[in-house]
Amino acid sequence: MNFEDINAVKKLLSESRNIVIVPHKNPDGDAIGSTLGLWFYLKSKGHNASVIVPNDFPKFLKWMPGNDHILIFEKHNTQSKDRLKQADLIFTLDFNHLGRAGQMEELLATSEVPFIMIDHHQKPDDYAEIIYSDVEMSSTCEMVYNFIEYLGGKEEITPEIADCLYTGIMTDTGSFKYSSTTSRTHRIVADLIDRGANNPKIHNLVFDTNTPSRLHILGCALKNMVILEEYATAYITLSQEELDLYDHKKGDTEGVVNYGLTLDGIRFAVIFIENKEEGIIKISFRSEGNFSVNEFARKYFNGGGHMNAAGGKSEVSMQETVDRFLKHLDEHKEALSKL
Ligand SMILES: [Mn+2]
Repeated sequence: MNFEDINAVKKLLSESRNIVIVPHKNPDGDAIGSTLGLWFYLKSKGHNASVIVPNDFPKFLKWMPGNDHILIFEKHNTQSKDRLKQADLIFTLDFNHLGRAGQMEELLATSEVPFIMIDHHQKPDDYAEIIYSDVEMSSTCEMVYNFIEYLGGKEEITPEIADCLYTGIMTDTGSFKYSSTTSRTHRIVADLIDRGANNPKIHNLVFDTNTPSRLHILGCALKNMVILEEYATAYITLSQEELDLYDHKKGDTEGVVNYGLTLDGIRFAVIFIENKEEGIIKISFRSEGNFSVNEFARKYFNGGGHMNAAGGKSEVSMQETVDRFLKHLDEHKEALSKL
């Protein structure tokens, strides 16, 4: 943030305000951590602040300090609208175009009060009076830490604020392993621990949340994995019978496809999941490097997505689907062996 913007923020915050803080829809750890961290800080400065999230979010984020004060726009609609109406300053955190605010988009777009954006995604829109945007940052939580520091409030970071900001930095950096993690990220995290962030407890509350059914399904999936070294490919099948046997719940197969890529030399991973009710085989594709699973899914399996992550489906049996897959895989043998 430049000097001018910092002074403009200081001026805006020099008198007590009605502030609403909004993260993107389907909020993740960084979105919830940054909004709550900023909320505690603004409240301690005498502002009347509220966090309004567009829709609900997963249980593994609901332990955070301040969680009980979050308004969910979809659920607490009247109260949320009232708060927005009273607001004379709005912060948007961890997103940069109002389309990401889900059902709140229209109310935000027609609001006439000043906006402050704090965000680390590409290509920010220009709806905000003050834009603190930096795509090099690991997380919005790291930016909220900087923001508080710019306002001269570093010494006022409480254990609650530290817990919230630590959580978002941890989740957005894949536990401090992504390339966006800098030495400064580590210094900030160290400072947050000094100021009371309970790091082992946070890791436990966010990551150790598996259910027995999820682990049993993972075990079954890994046992079913077929490794085709000559194609640099690993695929997994999960039949409806297997899912039923392990008492499958929605979300239990989330991320299972990625295990194939953790094998040395494997660059294309696929999972086929039978869904009897819909009469389809749901397929997820993942790749490393320049093998486009988007094209593969689009061409053969009625789907698409991104270069390295895509989805598709098939309306024939598991066996036929896998046979079809193997045939198309062979057509790409050369491309896959060259990756
Ligand atoms: Mn983020």
